[in-house]
Amino acid sequence: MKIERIELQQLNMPLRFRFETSFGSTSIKDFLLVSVYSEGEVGYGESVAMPNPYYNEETTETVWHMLERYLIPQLLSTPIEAPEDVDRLFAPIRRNNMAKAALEGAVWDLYSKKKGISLAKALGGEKSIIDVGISIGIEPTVKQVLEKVERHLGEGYKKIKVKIKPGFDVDVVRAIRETFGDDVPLMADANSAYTMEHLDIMKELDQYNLIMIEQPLAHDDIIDHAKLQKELRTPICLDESIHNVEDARKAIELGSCGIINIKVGRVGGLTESKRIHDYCQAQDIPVWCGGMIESGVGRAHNIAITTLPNFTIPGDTAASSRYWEEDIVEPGVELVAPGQLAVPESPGIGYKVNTNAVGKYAIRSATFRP
Ligand code: OSB
Ligand code: MG
Repeated sequence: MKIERIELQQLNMPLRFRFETSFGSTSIKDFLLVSVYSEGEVGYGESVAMPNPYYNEETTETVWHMLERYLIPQLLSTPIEAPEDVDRLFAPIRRNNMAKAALEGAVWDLYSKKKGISLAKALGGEKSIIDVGISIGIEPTVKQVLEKVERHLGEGYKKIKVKIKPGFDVDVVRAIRETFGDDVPLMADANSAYTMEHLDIMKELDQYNLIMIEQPLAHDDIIDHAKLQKELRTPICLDESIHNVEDARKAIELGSCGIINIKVGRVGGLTESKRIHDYCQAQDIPVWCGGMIESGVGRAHNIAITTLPNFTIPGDTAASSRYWEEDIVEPGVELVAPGQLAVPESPGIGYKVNTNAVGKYAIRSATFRP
């Protein structure tokens, strides 16, 4: 693949709502869009790093730096045939997974466009429709969470995830069960807000038939999660703790989780996502695709990876219109049936990037050539 030019753009897109988690809140999505140009085609990737290092250690600025200083120069000076070569090229660089994933994802899109096949197909996926859920943030009151649950159940979302933090946890889950019943597919995501000192709260949550509790303990822990899992019947799902297939192997061997959330950015790209998927499948550990409030470009990558067979639990890839007045893909990523998205069949990510919208949201850009 002869890469002629790589463009980096920083976008600020206003969210339609304020999204709050146990680690902070945001109403503007600040991220980087990567465009890789080659022989009349362009591949797109999106960095999911947040502006501040509270979900993980990366930020929009560190991703820009890593791309500019290391990743883009290495890619532009090394001949590559396939996206897996990019994964191998970046392997000596420690961590910085979201920076790697943004560029590797763009190459996957480019590669599948050149082959004339969908990104889902290039990854080996087979589904043509995927089930999706929705992640509801922390709200000022339980009542406001209930209103959102009602709205999104009405849209047919197949899984309701609520964000929790100490002081806003059991009451939320209990109220949802009391209002909407025991059949609602429900889970809670703590984003590492608890410790083993909170065992009582975890045991209370365990009474509500949750599909899983996501990342209750420290972002870098698998030991205490294993201890906690022994005390609960609800499966623990790891998000922040898993950065690669080796982390997945260790967590599964220790019994730290029963489910893994795969985020393409967090694990350094689609190649590593596939490895984790395959390993978990062999171990009988179901996976699902987490979300990072991506624009349509990142969501298209999420849809593609979700077509692999062991993605058996609905992910967090909600529709574009939930997040944006105007997405940067056109048409946006919208439900085709209650709680379902169609997997595009056209080459690559299968969504057209609206360069006018990109221009409107861009606050910084740079072009790189070999
Ligand atoms: O932990 O899954 C998470 C958003 C930002 C950072 C971390 C997380 C999330 C979400 C939102 O849960 C998922 C989405 O709607 O894209
Ligand atoms: Mg999470």
